[in-house]
Amino acid sequence: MSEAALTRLGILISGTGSNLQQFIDACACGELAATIALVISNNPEAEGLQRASRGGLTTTCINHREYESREAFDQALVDTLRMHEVDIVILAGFMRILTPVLIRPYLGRMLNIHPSLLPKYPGLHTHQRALAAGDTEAGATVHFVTQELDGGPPVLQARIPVLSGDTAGRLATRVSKMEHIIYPLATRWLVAGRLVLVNEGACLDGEPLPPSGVSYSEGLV
Ligand code: NHR
Ligand code: GAR
Repeated sequence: MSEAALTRLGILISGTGSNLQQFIDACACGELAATIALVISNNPEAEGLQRASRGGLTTTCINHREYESREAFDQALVDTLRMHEVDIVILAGFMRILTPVLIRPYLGRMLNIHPSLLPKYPGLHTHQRALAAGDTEAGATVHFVTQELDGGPPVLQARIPVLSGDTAGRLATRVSKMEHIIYPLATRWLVAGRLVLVNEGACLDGEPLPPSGVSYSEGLV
């Protein structure tokens, strides 16, 4: 397939970029029929920026501290995404809450991965909160990004057991392994046109998804 036919991803990061790495690998091996048009970090120190450069990707830093409002920052993101003709926006450990300035133009074309079993624990410090509540399960959820923080329709969710002696750190490590599996998979559905946002609900292959999205199991394609 020619380069021009590939869906163009814009990946937004703030930190390590281990999810970004999965996209780099999935695009390189053809598992994802997409190309990473651009990696944007709001944080100039993000380790993921080096990872992207090593992978030969175009990177840019748009530092939120240099903008006078969230809207102005988001406008700079939109301008940059448009300049690079991005089709789909992937939030991969991106830590800034977004306003309608960015949400609206990419509604239905923007995904996030959140480290909890949504609708449980939107926002920050999910693993500490799951442990403090005595939960026996934790996990990660890929969801469409809407104006409601971590409140957009779930697409794909992976569950793992909480083990005795778990700390937030240990849990995060195991959850992150599941993230690396489910995020490229859900993105593949979106790229293929199998996954769509219809009237504020997620549909896969024409069927509305349950409130927690598809439950991940091995062999899912
Ligand atoms: N924006 C919208 N409108 N909707 C969503 O669903 C979003 C979003 C922006 C980011 C990721 C989310 C997560 O998966 C995400 C989903 C940052 C914060 C936060 O509180 C909360 C949730 C998420 C990302 N950010 C602080 C802020 O003031 C800054 C925190 C920091 O820098 O450490 O923006 O968890
Ligand atoms: C991931 O666990 C992701 O779910 C979480 O941050 C980590 C990023 O890791 N996202 C958020 O907490 C968003 N607020 P990575 O940089 O190695 O992909």
